[in-house]
Amino acid sequence: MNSNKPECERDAETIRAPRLIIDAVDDHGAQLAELRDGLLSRPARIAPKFFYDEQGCALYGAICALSEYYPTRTEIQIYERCRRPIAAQLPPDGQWIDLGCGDGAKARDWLGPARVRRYIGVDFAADWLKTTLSITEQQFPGVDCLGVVTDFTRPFHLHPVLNDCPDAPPIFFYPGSSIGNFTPEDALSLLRSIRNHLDGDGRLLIGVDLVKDTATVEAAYDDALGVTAAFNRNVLRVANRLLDADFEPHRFDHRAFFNATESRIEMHLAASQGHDVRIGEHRRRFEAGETIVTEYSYKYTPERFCALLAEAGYGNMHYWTDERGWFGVFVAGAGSD
Ligand code: AVI
Repeated sequence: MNSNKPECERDAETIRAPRLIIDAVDDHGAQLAELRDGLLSRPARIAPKFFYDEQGCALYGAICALSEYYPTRTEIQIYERCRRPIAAQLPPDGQWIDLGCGDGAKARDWLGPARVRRYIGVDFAADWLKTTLSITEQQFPGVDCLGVVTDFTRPFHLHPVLNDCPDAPPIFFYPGSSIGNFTPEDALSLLRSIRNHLDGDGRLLIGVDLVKDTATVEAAYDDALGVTAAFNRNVLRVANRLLDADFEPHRFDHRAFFNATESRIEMHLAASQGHDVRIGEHRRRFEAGETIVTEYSYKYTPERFCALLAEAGYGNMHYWTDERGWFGVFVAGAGSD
C-alpha cells in the first residue's frame, strides 16, 4: 500500500494516465481583446504568443533546423558538452519544472544526469502536455510526472503543487532563450515569479541568446528560404481565425533587423501597399510601409543577464557558453532575502 505517500514517492506502477492540473488558464475573451486592441493601436502590434497555432509550431520547428538559426543547436551543444558541470550545480532528487515544455525533449536529457525525482511540465497547451507527459512517463517510469496547464508569463503560484513533495527542491528549466521575447521589465517580473518559488537548494536553469555580430543575428531571423517570413505572416492567419478579420498575408512583407540601442531583433510585418483590413466589427487602414510589430527578441551580454538575475533576487550564479560566445546557459539560486 502506498496511497498515503506523497505522489512523488509512490511506486511507478500506480501512476497511470498523465495527471494534469488546469490552473484557470485561459480567459479566452481577454486573449481576443488583447489581440484586437493591439491590431487597432498605432503602431499595431501582436504578442508573439499568437504565433503558435499548429501551423506556427510546425514552422517554428522548421526554423530551429535552419542553418541560419544558430540558437537551438548552440544551446544543445552547450548542454551536451557541459552536462556534468551544469548538473553538479543542481540539487539531486529535485522536482524539475519544465516551463513552456513543448515536446519536453530538452528536459528529458536532464532527468537522468540531474537525478530528478519528479517532472512537472508547464505549458499553455494541454494537448502538448499530455503527449509530453506520456512520453516522459514511458521513458522514465521511476519519475513522477505531472502537468500544469497555465500561462506562466503572468505571475504564477506553483507552491501547492511543489509542496506535495516538500523535501524535493525545485529546479526551474527555461531553455530556448524564450526569455528574450519579453521586454526587460517583463523578463524581470517572470524571473521574480520563479524566484519566489526558490529557497535553499532550489535553482533556475535558463538558456539565453547573447549579443553577437549583427549579420549573424539578422540572418537567423531572415533566412534565405523564407521560413521565418512564413512564420511571421502566419500570425495574420491566426488573427483572421480568432477575430474574424480579413488580413491577406501576401500583402505584408517580413522585416527583421537588429536594433542596437535596445539590443533586440525586431520582427515586423510591413504593408506593401495601402489597404483596408476588417478586424471583427472594426476596419483599419494600413498605409504603405506601415508595420505591425510581431516580436522582439532581446540579446544579452552575460554581465547584463547576471545583473538582471541579481535584480530579480538571485545569487549563486554560474554560466557556460559555446566557444564563439553566442549563447549562454545560466544556473542561479535564491540569493539572500
Ligand atoms: C521562441 N523564441 C525564443 C524565438 C526567438 O528566437 O526569439 C522565436 C523566433 N522568432 C523568429 N525566429 C524564432
